[in-house]
Amino acid sequence: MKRLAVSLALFGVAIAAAAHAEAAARKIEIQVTADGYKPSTMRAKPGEKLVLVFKRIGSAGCGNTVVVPAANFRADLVEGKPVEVAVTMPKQGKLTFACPMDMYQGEILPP
Ligand SMILES: [Cu+2]
Repeated sequence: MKRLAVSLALFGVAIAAAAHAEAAARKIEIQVTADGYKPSTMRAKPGEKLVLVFKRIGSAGCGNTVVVPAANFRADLVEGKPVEVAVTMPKQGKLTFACPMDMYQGEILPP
C-alpha cells in the first residue's frame, strides 16, 4: 500500500512536470494579410520554446503557404483555419519564416 502511494505521488509529479513543460511554450499569433505578416518582427530568448499560430486574414496576396525552414515546416493557409507550428529559438541567431517565394518575410530575433 505504501508502495502504491509512492508511485501515485511520483505519477503526480510527472504529470505536473509535463503540464509545466506544455505551459512553457509561448504562443505568438501572426496574422497573414495582403500586406504580409503582422507582426513581421518579434523577439524571443535563445532556447525559448514557441508556438507560432499563423492566421490568414482574407485571401489576397501571397499568404497561401508559409514556410518555417528551421522547423522543416511548410503549410497551406486558409482563412478561418489557424495553423500552429512549434519551434525553439536557436542558441544563436534568429528564426525566420516566409512565403515560398520570400516575398513575405518574418523574423524572430534574440532580445
Ligand atoms: Cu510569395
